[in-house]
Amino acid sequence: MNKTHPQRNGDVATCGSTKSFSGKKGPCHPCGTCTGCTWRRVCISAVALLILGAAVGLGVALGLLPRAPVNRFCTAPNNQTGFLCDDRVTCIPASWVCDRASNCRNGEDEQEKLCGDLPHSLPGYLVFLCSNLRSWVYADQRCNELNDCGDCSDETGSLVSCPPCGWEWWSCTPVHYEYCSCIPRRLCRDGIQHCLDWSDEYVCRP
Ligand SMILES: [Ca+2]
Ligand SMILES: [Ca+2]
Repeated sequence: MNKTHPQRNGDVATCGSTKSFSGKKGPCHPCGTCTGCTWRRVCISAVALLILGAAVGLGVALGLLPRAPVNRFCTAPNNQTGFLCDDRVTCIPASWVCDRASNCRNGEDEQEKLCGDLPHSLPGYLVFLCSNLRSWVYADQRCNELNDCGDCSDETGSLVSCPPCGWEWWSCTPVHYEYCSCIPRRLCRDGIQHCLDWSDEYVCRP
């Protein structure tokens, strides 16, 4: 029984010119295609992918890839917005961050990446933007009864919705720059006008 194989010159020349890794000429498929060569390429690709996957996994394990930012939001005493130190226990008020005094054990509240370009380098939860947009204050300076923005936008208005004056404060329209809608009761009846209606001198009791 006679079999007829293609005997095109091109097939023979292509197969015969293919080299194996050893530098020897590779086997030739009876039909003129290099099946062994194709499988070898598939195997090489699979091994390369495995090596790449292992390298990525190792990189993650060693922390070489960028890590997700640490969430340092916390609630400081008096329900102030705070910054959580590396010990994951100490919570300092927002305004203690970048005040040039180390309050966390390892000084992480004063590190360059936080303080290098204030307020942009700070996490957003530490910052309150005043209504004039050119000024900012720390988040714990919002609703603390003091006029930190200069225009009282950190104490009054719908944007902040601060609670009424606490028991240590007297509600009035202050005449002094440093207060917005409350004055400390210790200033009542001290002989100096602090409220526009003089209620601090004639109504309020310290
Ligand atoms: Ca500090
Ligand atoms: Ca304030």
